[in-house]
Amino acid sequence: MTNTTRLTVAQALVRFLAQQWIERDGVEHRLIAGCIGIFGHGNVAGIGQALAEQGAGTHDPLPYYLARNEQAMVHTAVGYARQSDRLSTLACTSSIGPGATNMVTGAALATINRLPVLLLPGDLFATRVASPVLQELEDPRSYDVSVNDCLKPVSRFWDRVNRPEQLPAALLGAMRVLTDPAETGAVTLALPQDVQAEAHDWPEELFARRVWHVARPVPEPAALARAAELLRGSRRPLIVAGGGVKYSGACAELARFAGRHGVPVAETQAGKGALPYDHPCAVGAIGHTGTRAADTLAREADLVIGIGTRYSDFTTASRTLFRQAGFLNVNVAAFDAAKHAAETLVADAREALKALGDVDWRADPGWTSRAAELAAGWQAETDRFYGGTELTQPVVLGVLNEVAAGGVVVNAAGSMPGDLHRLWRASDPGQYHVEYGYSCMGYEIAGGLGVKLAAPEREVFVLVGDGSYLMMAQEIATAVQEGVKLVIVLVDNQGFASIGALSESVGALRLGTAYRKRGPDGRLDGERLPVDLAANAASLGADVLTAADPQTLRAALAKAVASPRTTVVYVETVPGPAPAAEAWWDVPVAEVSGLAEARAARERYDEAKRDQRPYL
Ligand SMILES: Cc1ncc(C[n+]2csc(CCOP(=O)(O)OP(=O)(O)O)c2C)c(N)n1
Ligand SMILES: [Mg+2]
Repeated sequence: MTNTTRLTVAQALVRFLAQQWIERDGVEHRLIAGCIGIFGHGNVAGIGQALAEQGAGTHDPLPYYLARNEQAMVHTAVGYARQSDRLSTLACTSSIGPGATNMVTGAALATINRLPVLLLPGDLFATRVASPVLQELEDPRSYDVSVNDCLKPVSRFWDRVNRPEQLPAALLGAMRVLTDPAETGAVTLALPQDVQAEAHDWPEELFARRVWHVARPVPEPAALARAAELLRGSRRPLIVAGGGVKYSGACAELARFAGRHGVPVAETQAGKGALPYDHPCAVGAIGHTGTRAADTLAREADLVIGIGTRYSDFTTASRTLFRQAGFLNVNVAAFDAAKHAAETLVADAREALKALGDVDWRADPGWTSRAAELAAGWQAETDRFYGGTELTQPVVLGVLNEVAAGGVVVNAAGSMPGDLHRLWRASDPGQYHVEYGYSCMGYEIAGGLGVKLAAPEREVFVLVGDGSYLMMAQEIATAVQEGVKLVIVLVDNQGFASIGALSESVGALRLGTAYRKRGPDGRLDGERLPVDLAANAASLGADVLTAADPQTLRAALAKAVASPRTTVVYVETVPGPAPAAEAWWDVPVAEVSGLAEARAARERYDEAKRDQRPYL
């Protein structure tokens, strides 16, 4: 007979999660490093009670963090998972109803970025005895529907635990997906309120220490032979390094491979930092937010070797960038490997690079040296953008880049991701953290909190625009509560610099993209708003410093670094020179319009669209 322990479903869940470990390359990590949440009637008596009962409060196996917004807490879990190379994450507990649906955006962000997070929304009574309960959707066609069904399309695994007996299989399924690099993303276990509190006799094996092994699949020999054939036939190869290179810990192998075979390496947003910026093969950012070096090479390359990339439209310049190339894709996920009718190596990035390293072949030496010259040209251009005397956005980034050496820069949306992608100099893979799969305004501070929790030894620099800040600044209070130090650089340009410029370029006249009062003409182009973001940050418990020029910015950042407290450095930027796009992005423009601006934009659009290819 198996021994059993009588616990509630929530107590069993908490005890199980604290015993999950993940192993790769012989090193074990705690899979679920903690639980972040907000309690309501849908989780306080279940998960809340179980968390309170574990340990004696101070050294709980599953430490509890109190967030301020459920979307934000998923961002924090994502930041944690990404900084941990997907080898550790946080569980997120929410109440039912709005607490749960607030997590939908975070879940989509996690899944799109291929990052593991465990979501534990409360759900309606499984017994339905008191329906409709507070916050119940009530679908007249089916009593089986709840708002948690919104989490299905944005989760890689979704289950509802309607009976205690279902819990063990649900947990094992959830852990499998969280720890599988090819399948990972948001994992949701919806937990009916009554079931959370229900007692059951659990087999003790459920609570044994369990280690999940992360596979490093090796390339299939026949696929490797086909890939080698492609390499040997290529004179102008270009590597596109995506986030998968970093998550696999393949950066050193990539540097070796590129160096040995003379292959230039371009980086996506998620892959940036895979090579140190000054590595002889590094040509920097690729795509719509790419460097002139990488985008020029991309147009001329005869073979694109995509490693751990999902080929977003920013990377391919909406399928206009690669003009002469075939594709060889290395990816642990068959779905991503198969993109653009590529020859595929479905394998771990590090293992695939090792295997390909043995192929006796070199890129055309002229191509390799041209790449190095182009890259040097871009570094000189970066120096020019960084070296201005006025507080333009590139100058802010330049000063920060100098101060932030060794730290991590965190950003997600607005005009900064593009400037960062092109200009930022990262010396190691952990230094660059721009969430550009979902490019979600509001990720910055919440995600930065997760980064700092995962890497307390690093200085974390959160760069946030005024638009993103206004959307989600409240996690400053969480950072202050936890004594987790962030340096937050708040860049105020009174609205949406990014979408303002885009709006103008598509004939939408910048409508509604500046933070201004309604003016005399009835449009949103009146006076500047009397909003004081520095005072707002101070009210949340952060120290606040203000910078007005490059010198005071440097001094403020130095002070923020020296301080043990979360510090917001408030900067108002001035418009000025910024790197321009070297490649297109497909944003469809009105085909008919009474506005001359829109008609002109449509002409430019039709012209650019001619370069679009299906990549078959
Ligand atoms: C949640 C969310 N809503 C809308 C958008 C579309 N969007 C992208 S950038 C941007 C403006 C960002 O403003 P700010 O943070 O001030 O950055 P700036 O463009 O001024 O650099 C908007 C509205 C988005 N990315 N995320
Ligand atoms: Mg702004």
